[in-house]
Amino acid sequence: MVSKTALVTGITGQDGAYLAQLLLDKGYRVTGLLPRRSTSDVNLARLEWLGVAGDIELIDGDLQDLSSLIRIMQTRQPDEVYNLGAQSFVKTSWDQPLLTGQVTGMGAANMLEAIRLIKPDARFYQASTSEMYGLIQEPKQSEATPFYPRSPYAAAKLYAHWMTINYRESFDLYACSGILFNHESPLRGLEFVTRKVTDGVARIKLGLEQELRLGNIDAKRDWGHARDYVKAMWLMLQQEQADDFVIATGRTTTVRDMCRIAFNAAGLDMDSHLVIDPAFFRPAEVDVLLGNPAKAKEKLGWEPEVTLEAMIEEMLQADLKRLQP
Ligand code: NDP
Ligand code: GDR
Repeated sequence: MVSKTALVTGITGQDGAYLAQLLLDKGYRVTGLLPRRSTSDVNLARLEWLGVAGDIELIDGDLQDLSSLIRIMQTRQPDEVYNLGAQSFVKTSWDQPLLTGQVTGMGAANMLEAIRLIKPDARFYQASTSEMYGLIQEPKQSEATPFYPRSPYAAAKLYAHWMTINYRESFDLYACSGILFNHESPLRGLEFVTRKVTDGVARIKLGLEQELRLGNIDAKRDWGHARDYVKAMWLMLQQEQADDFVIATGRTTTVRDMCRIAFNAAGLDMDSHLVIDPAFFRPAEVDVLLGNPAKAKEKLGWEPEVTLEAMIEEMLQADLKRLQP
């Protein structure tokens, strides 16, 4: 067991909850950054679901507010900082491009500044994303693949990504970017497509809805499980040297086929219930994402464990249980 302190931004999100659980299991003291919202209890639902809400310290602060980050660095002196906080829904980033830039892009720069000013020996993880590849389609996207962001979200993440590299090279910070491909779980937000599908299929199964409305079902994604992916975040901060890693499964699937897996798992016919709705199309699309996790396997010893089928089944069962009368 270690006796280290970790600061996690975005602790109330999907990854924050799984990461908090992992770090607690390893003996860390975990402090989570809690941005002010109008309710005090709703945000803890994911941490409660994993049974860890009572074991972490939550401290008021916001990625847009450098002073709050400086104060936390001063008072908590964390050994590791995981920057998971973001406006993370790609579609919303066209409706709120400036907020997305401030939180998802400048927020990371604020966190890096607070580390540089207060505790430059703290290790830093930045939640970079496969969305940064955008239009670049190589057989498999790796750390060497160039970027072509296709949304305000991806552009903000690219700024954060390069700031992380820049602070590593300029100030010798131990700062890493994990270029994570899509990862899901029963704790995924309902607006993201896998969870929208498992929630929708569960509702149809239980007779609560008749149809599921989706946008571009030809898009392809490389989907893994969030529990596997947070392990990679931790591993990146335990190396001799800071570096950037692609984290992916190496398998890509269309939204259509992912959806079919969910309908089949529920014993339902997809074609009788799926409706294509233009409201869910995006101003610009990322058609195909497929990652090459070879470097992570070689240097971190990391490999994904959960298949897409097993993950969709887990998510569907969780949604059926939650929605059952
Ligand atoms: P979520 O959307 O589930 O969580 C985002 C978190 O950021 C929430 O805790 C949210 O708080 C917090 N947050 C929002 N605004 C601020 C702010 N101004 N200051 C501090 N915190 C804020 O995302 P995920 O858990 O899915 O993803 C974690 C990170 O990884 C994100 O940065 C995402 O962009 C990135 N990423 C995710 C991938 C995925 O497939 N899941 C793939 C690649 C990268 P609140 O709950 O109060 O809104
Ligand atoms: P993504 O995830 O944009 O890849 O970003 P999302 O699940 O929202 O979309 C995946 C693909 O599905 C298509 N799609 C739909 N998407 C949603 N949300 N709703 C629909 O009805 C629908 N129909 C089709 C989308 O067009 C897209 O092609 C996620 C986020 O977690 C980011 O923060 C993260 O950086 C990336 O994954 C990697």
